[in-house]
Amino acid sequence: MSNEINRVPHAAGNGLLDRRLFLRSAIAGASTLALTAPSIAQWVGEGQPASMLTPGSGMEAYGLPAKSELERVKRWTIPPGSGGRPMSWGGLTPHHLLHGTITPNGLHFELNHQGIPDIDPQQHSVVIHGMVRQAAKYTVEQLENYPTVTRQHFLECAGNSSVLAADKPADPVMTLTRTHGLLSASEWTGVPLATLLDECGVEKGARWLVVEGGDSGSTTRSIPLSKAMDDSMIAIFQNGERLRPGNGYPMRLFNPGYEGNTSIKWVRSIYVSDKPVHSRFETSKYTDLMKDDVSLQFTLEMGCKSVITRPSNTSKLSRHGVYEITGLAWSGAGKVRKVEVSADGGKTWAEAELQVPVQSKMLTRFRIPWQWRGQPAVLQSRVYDEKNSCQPTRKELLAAIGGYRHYHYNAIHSWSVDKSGEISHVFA
Ligand SMILES: Nc1nc2c(c(=O)[nH]1)N[C@H]1C(S)=C(S)[C@@H](COP(=O)(O)O)O[C@H]1N2
Ligand SMILES: [Mo]
Repeated sequence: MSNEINRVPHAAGNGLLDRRLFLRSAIAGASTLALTAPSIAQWVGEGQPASMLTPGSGMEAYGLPAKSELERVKRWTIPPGSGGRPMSWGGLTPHHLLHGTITPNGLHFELNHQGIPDIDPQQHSVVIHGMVRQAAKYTVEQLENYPTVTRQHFLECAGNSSVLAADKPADPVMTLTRTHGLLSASEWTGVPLATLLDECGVEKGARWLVVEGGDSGSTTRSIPLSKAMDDSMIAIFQNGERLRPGNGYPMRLFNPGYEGNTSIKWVRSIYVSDKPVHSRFETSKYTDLMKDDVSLQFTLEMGCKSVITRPSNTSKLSRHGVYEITGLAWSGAGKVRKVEVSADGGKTWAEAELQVPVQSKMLTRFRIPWQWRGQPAVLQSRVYDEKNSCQPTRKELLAAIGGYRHYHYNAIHSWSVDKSGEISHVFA
């Protein structure tokens, strides 16, 4: 392997190696034990563990992760003191413990403005009314008779990473979960909203949908009709099973690439209109304050963004050698085109390998090998999407808007590594 490394060109400064290295080899320095004949005999012969000598347990009616995993991979709630009442928040996805691109249903982030309503699927339906030829009401059972679509998409709260906009960190330790936990991705199955709107017959002059949820949080949002006709769906299934209660059971609106708040959970009313309603969530909240006290309204599409999920500040580099730097990249505008990684705080960049297939408005995993010999480093990633938008630095983002940005914070994120392998979040 060390010969192998010597043949691999360094792709950028401070130890970044060619992204194709892993296609050919294992990770250098990873501790694999050389087995001796007696130890093999011990393992396969006499040393059989108890699990091989007695029958195992029965299975659960509904499968759960291993007990030790449930404890390890638990979803974190937003810490007290961060402004949220327990009921008005939900859980954060621990991306530093996950691999691939799909978030398991039990770890999907949740943002509930007024708790999770207890909804009887037999009693629930969504009504489409307003500027339509024929208003209609659909139960889950009825929706299942329509042709469905299945697509993989990320869901990100517009407030994800807002803690990074403030100069003073809200917590002493800014973990990945704290800074990027309001992001998840699933395979969503549902009925295209266009199918239902076509059935109801949208009248001329209609431009907006006013969508209301069935909880007590008054989450009402105006959605452009053009978006609804493009790729919005009434989602019923998430990763193959019915939605979880906290994610909108029995049905939710899902707007791919849009800020999470617009994907109204427990959806019960879709009012077709010629104008937006200017609800609480599109006036006092979910607007972007710009220079000169101007606020942008209806900035619905999420920008392009990426973050390194491993290594992160929940672990320490324990050996010198080659590490895989991996993370997630996404864009509300479409597909990820390219991800670059830096190990020297943005001075030099190397292109990372993208996990295929790269899907539109979906998390894309990237990977690149990095050789660490004990040198201090600042690890960063930046994404370019298919529309050629590039992730800004924090300085660029804050300068462009003239100060603090609570929503749509998508700046480059930095992990600093010190000589001892200790990792911490830094503003670089
Ligand atoms: N009815 C209703 N819909 C809602 C919310 C809510 O509180 N009530 N929260 C919104 C917010 S702010 C976000 S970010 C997403 C979160 O979806 P999730 O909880 O399934 O991750 O749902 C949105 N839809
Ligand atoms: Mo949100």
